[in-house]
Amino acid sequence: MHFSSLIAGLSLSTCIAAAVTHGSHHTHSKSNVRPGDNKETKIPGFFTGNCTEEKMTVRKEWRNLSKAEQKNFLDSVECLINSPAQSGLTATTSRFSDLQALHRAKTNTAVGDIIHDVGQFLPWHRYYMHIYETLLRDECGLTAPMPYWDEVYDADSGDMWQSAMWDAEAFGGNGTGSGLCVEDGRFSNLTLHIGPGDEDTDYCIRRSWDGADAIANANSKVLEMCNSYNTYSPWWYCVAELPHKGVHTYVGGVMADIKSSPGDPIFFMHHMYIDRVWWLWQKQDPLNRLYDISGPSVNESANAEPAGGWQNTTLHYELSSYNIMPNTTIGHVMNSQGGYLCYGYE
Ligand SMILES: *[C@@H]1O[C@H](CO)[C@@H](O)[C@H](O)[C@H]1NC(C)=O
Ligand SMILES: *[C@@H]1O[C@H](CO)[C@@H](O)[C@H](O)[C@H]1NC(C)=O
Ligand SMILES: *[C@@H]1O[C@H](CO)[C@@H](O)[C@H](O)[C@H]1NC(C)=O
Ligand SMILES: *[C@@H]1O[C@H](CO)[C@@H](O)[C@H](O)[C@H]1NC(C)=O
Ligand SMILES: *[C@@H]1O[C@H](CO)[C@@H](O)[C@H](O)[C@H]1NC(C)=O
Ligand SMILES: *[C@@H]1O[C@H](CO)[C@@H](O)[C@H](O)[C@H]1NC(C)=O
Ligand SMILES: *[C@@H]1O[C@H](CO)[C@@H](O)[C@H](O)[C@H]1NC(C)=O
Ligand SMILES: [Cu+2]
Repeated sequence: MHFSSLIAGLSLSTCIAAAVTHGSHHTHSKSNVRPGDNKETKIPGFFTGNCTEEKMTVRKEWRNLSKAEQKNFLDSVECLINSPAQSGLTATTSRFSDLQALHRAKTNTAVGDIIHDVGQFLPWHRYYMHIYETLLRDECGLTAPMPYWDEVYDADSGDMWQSAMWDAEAFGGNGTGSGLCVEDGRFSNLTLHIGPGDEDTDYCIRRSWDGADAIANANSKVLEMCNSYNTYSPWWYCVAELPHKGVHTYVGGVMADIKSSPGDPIFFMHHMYIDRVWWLWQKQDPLNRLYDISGPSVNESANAEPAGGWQNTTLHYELSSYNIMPNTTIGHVMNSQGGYLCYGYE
């Protein structure tokens, strides 16, 4: 149930080795398909389809939201927690738990359609962030910008937990006592029913901060090392293994549970950040990176190789959410300003 097995003790050199090894097994196989797009004229501005600068929303660092915007955001998350479930997924009790159950259902190693350790990891989580934002805006009155957590900024400061995001008026801080329950913040009274892992029990939001190890995975040297890769496969793997898994593991508690981690609302602050890391990388060289996708599409350790060989992730790969929102394809989420999506980051 923990992310920690792969990450523990990873150094920069083992990261490079891991990423390079992975890349050689799943060589970059960029498709030329650019749905609804014209490479030369459209990519420099990013705007395609019906997404325009006027319509685009801008996601912002938590500390750059006004107090009123922060309150609007937290109120809307609380509304999701207090709204009835609609998905029909196992053990759901609220609209918020629909999202937690969706993530867990997609982390079932017995099924081919998975979302971790595969090329669709980043596209699926981008789709998932879009679902979260859409539910908050359409069902729960969110009007403020969607916030993210600038993790590399805090890591480089030497104090991973300095953000006002962890205050009692916001998400609360570290867990306490033997249960590791978060006892302050807006979600201190939230009882989760999905998890840990595949169990369905009643439990609190747990955290167990480890600042030094979080910093070792989230700092700018690690990010620069990942960003030195200019094709998706090694780049994605590096980001997924280090800043992504590292922060999951070392926020700890619910966040360290690969299946049920979205039970801690901080999950979405983390994944908005990871999405921004991808967005920034794509923007560095849009002609080559905006539609660059590769990597395995199924867990090759848990499945028999199909007759036609392993299928790699392509732009046609279908992203789905048990009908919480309609299916789309990876091709439609590659460009955050491509029409299906219409957002950028500050
Ligand atoms: C998937 O990628 C691997 C490694 O690049 C390649 O050997 C294999 O042929 C690809 N499979 C398909 C079905 O394209
Ligand atoms: C949590 O519940 C306790 C006891 O009912 C109450 O005093 C406290 O204000 C609640 N906290 C929040 C954030 O709702
Ligand atoms: C967070 O809480 C855990 C569990 O109580 C504790 O082991 C850890 O030292 C705390 N971390 C920080 C940075 O306060
Ligand atoms: C892939 O399958 C292996 C073997 O069953 C398992 O140990 C591993 O956790 C799976 N990975 C994911 C991301 O589900
Ligand atoms: C959505 O995608 C999933 C997974 O590929 C598939 O099983 C399902 O039938 C699709 N739903 C629709 C309405 O196309
Ligand atoms: C653009 O069109 C797509 C597809 O019809 C729709 O899903 C999306 O909500 C629209 N986006 C905006 C910003 O109007
Ligand atoms: C926060 O806002 C300030 C002023 O608008 C801007 O300079 C800064 O880049 C923003 N910080 C982040 C992390 O986006
Ligand atoms: Cu995930």
